[in-house]
Amino acid sequence: MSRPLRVGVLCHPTVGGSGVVASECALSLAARGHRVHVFSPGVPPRLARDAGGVVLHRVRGFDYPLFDAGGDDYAAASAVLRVLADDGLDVLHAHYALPHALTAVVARDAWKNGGERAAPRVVVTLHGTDVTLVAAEPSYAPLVRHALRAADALTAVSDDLARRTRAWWGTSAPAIDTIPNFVDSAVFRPDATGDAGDRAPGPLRAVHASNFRELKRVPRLVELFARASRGTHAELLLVGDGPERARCEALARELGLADRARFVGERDDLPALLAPRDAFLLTSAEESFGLSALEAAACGLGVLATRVGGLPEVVRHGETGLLVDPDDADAFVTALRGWIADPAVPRELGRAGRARARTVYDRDAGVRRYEDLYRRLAADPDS
Ligand code: GMT
Repeated sequence: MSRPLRVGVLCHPTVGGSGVVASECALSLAARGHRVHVFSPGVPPRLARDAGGVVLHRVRGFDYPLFDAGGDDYAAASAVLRVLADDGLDVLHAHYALPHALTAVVARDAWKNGGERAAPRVVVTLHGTDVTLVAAEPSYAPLVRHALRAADALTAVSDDLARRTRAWWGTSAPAIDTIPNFVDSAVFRPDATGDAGDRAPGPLRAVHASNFRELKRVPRLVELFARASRGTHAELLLVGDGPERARCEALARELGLADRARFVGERDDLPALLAPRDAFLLTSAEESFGLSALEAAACGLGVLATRVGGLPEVVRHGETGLLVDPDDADAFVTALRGWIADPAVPRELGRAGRARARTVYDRDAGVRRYEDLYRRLAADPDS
């Protein structure tokens, strides 16, 4: 049997998908016998309830007036160096380019220069906005480029993101492998609420989950839902929190949705909230992958989403859901009206979505792809 690996994971502790993927990966690797350390300024949500065998390092800078922007990244690099000294690490896996790829590269290079045990190999997984927003910002672009060039392996969560990263890079872009996100279909399942998974007949129950950032365009979603569902009993559940939530709640009241739209904030019982519903709605302006859409599909919901970024890879138009052009409000309303008229349609698409989530996006298979990459890198220091 091959020896267990020592893996350090750097990620954001926020509810965003990169922290979810990093945590799920860490939990799964630890359950398979690897020694896993997670370095993050807070407790990533999926590790809050049960961190399994994962060793969590909460890295916080100290309150020092000269470090205006906080010193969490310095603390993270120092924590990695401590673990390297005590335990050693084969791989450092940064989820999201900044600051984690940079922190990983700095820690690796500092360790290399110390001339002691072998330095860890650095894997960077790009999640989307780290390239499309952060790297596009001229004041950060050179640093992102440096961190990505200095990594030992780069992965992206969808083919579309890999393509966009190459386009942003221009000539001599480094190799980027696609390792798609995944879902634990034993947790995200149609009977996650405890019933048999058969949805009671009745008006359409739709759901949306996000961090309510501007690019998710949730106010637009509320408006389009109001248009499509006027005069019906269709319901909309909105899960999550973020900058645009208050505006969305006010808009829902204004549009007469007070009785049919419910905002429940950030929740960690997502499977139980998704499972009893029929349809998942997403109107994002961009989405490198759309993990929430995959989790909804795994629960058996049909997905109605915008045709942007990696979503066409995750949602198969006409097979597991429907995709509409991001600026075509009428198309979204027409599609949603069809589902409101016959909620059996999204349920049928949801059945196909669950089957696809289980085969194409299986959690164990996804984590194994990272594990294989770690082993290749650890076995060959020159690769
Ligand atoms: O930018 C965000 O909304 C959060 C970001 C993150 O850090 O989690 O989400 C990105 O990564 C997710 C996990 O890989 C993807 O499922 C999301 O599609 C992606 N968001 C965007 O591209 C907007």
